[in-house]
Amino acid sequence: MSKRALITGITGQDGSYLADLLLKKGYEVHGIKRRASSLNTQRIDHIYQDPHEPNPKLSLHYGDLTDTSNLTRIIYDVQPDEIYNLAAQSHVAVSFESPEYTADVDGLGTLRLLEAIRFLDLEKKARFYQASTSELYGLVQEVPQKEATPFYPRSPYAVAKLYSYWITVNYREAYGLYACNGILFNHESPRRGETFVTRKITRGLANIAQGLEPCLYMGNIDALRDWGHAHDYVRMQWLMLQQDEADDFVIATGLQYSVREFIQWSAKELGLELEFSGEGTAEIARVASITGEKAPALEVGDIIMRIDPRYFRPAEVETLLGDPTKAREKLGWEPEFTAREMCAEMVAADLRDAQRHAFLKANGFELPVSIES
Ligand code: NDP
Ligand code: GDR
Repeated sequence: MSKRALITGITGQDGSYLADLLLKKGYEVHGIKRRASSLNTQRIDHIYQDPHEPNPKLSLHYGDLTDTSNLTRIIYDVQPDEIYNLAAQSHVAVSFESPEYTADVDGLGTLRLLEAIRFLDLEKKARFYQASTSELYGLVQEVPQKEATPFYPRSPYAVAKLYSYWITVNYREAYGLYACNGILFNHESPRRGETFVTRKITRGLANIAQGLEPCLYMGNIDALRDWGHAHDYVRMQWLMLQQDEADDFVIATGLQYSVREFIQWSAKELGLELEFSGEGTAEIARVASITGEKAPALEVGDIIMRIDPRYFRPAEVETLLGDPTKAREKLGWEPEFTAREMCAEMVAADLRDAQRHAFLKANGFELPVSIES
């Protein structure tokens, strides 16, 4: 009998990579998707299975982390061996705009799932993974950050995730549930949401290179992050649920770069050297040299980045750097991708999209390119 997994947030970046992985491992995968006015399954369309086929390996259920009875019914119907709670209002800046909703989904949503497991007497059967985050460290108290580093959350998102972290620990200790927190540092991919900083940069610069967007508007480009590849990180989510005992793990690369460096890397992938000048909100980046054919719309001297204070956060997490020693020793953690390789993959994917758009535009079939960020 194949194992059965339930993934909340299956339509998101991590959910889609995890579904790929679990299907390859022979799991029967169930995912919760939200009702939306437009199709929102683009990231999992490649693994979609017609529900009319006999014994589909992937099934989707409409649901929402704010809806207790819906979650309880889905867990009852699916009877999962493993539950991966990846659903969240996951954008830190947006959490300052919608703090109450973020608390409901990212905090109480976790409690609703844990209570459903308890209510349905599944404590001995269902293992639980909680998508915890390096944002818990916020105003960092120790460098690098490891499992024992004290938390100091700096956003409504991080405060909500702090509740989820501790309620997961509490259900493990109180009810013997196999429940784990993966304290994952930033991880990215070509499937990353378009408004997170890495994807905003790779997509924005590819569009600018092809003449589809005028300029990239950024917030705090001095922020430092420990970036890995989502493909590597979902493998660790699965491994955490395969151990003899439930535990919490930091997953990170142990290397740190600035947002400014990520802009420079992305530009290089497009054959562009940049020159940064000015300070604070007056800082800009100009094209200093161009090699190759990937940026036909640009000339030396063009300004391709400006600072827009709209993207500054009311409270910022300036620096994050993880120490993955425990995961390396106990889970055999060894990432396949460096941040630089991941950046190259993201730029290549966004350049292909931008070239397709530019080709259509040149031939009279203009498609709208959303530059919301
Ligand atoms: P995404 O934003 O790409 O995906 C979030 C998923 O949650 C989407 O499927 C989204 O659905 C779903 N969702 C949002 N709100 C609700 C709701 N109310 N009910 C049900 N589903 C909902 O995030 P990632 O894949 O990048 O991250 C996965 C998890 O890991 C999140 O919990 C995030 O906070 C956490 N995390 C992420 C890190 C990262 O660097 N990526 C690092 C550390 C933690 P829809 O598609 O309809 O919007
Ligand atoms: P983060 O990721 O807040 O770390 O949360 P994000 O990519 O949004 O920001 C990283 C850093 O870049 C700075 N920044 C900008 N960010 C965005 N989005 N847009 C900009 O224009 C911009 N300019 C500078 C930010 O201020 C920040 O310092 C992500 C999410 O996936 C969370 O769900 C997850 O928990 C953490 O990573 C770990």
